[in-house]
Amino acid sequence: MISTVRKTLPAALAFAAVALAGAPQADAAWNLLNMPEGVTELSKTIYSLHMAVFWWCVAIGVAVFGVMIYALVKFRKSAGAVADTSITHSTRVEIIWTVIPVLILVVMAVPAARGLIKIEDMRNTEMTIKVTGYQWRWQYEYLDEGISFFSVLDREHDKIRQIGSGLDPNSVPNYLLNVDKPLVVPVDTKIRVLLTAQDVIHAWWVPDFGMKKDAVPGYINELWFKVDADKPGTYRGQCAELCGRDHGFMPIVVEVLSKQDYQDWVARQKAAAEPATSDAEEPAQAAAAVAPQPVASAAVTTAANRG
Ligand SMILES: [Cu+2]
Repeated sequence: MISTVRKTLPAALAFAAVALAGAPQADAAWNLLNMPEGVTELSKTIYSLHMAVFWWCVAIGVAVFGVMIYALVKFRKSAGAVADTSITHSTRVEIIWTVIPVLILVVMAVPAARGLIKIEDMRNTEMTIKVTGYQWRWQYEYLDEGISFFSVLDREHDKIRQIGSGLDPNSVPNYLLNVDKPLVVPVDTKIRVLLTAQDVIHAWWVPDFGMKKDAVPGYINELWFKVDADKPGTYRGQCAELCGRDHGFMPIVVEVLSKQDYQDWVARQKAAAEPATSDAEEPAQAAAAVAPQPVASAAVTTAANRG
């Protein structure tokens, strides 16, 4: 019987190799069953690791069940098979089926460790945004630009969600996934995000970026993302740490713009925030009415931090 196992094992391994080599590209509809590939360098790294390990598992499953089913059928009692007791407590077999899985795990650990190191590599980031979680909103502070604002659940969505509002959730797109002011970032830029919270633990999560990290009061966590140059657009996420009553109502919206559009947006934010000095009083008041709210709040926040 051992000789039969010896004969079938290489066949099973060859089958596994074929399965690995011919891993078919997942069909679009099947992607709904899978994790999203995302639009950032890291999300793609994570996705390809996930797919590689998935196909290895498929190959292992096919090999193991193939040998098992073959043995069950071929050596069934009704076909006159007699139990081969020489294989039980065989040191050689024990060593083989210990060493092979260990080797497989070691091989898997290489790309996994590479991915982890990449995720934690904060070198050469091009801009930094501080994200602070509150019950139940996000604050975004562009540390290099001095821009700061809060991002809150869209007012219309908030109205609809109230008990007995009588309003139809289907009347708005992206129900409960829209905010008043999205986070705005440029494409193809390595952006470092500093994460913290002011009350309880929250978590900032945008699935298409492949990144999710806790925002913990008193601590700064960091993550980075770099959206592909050809993938500007609107990406949505949510708080991913149960943070209280309105945990489900503090969505995240990230608007990814081309570099030029982002620069224009920054200029507009700065123009709105700066009180006009040279002009007449009226524009100055208008500017003050439009913008300083978040800046003032940021100042209060910083003061509270120091205290
Ligand atoms: Cu939260």
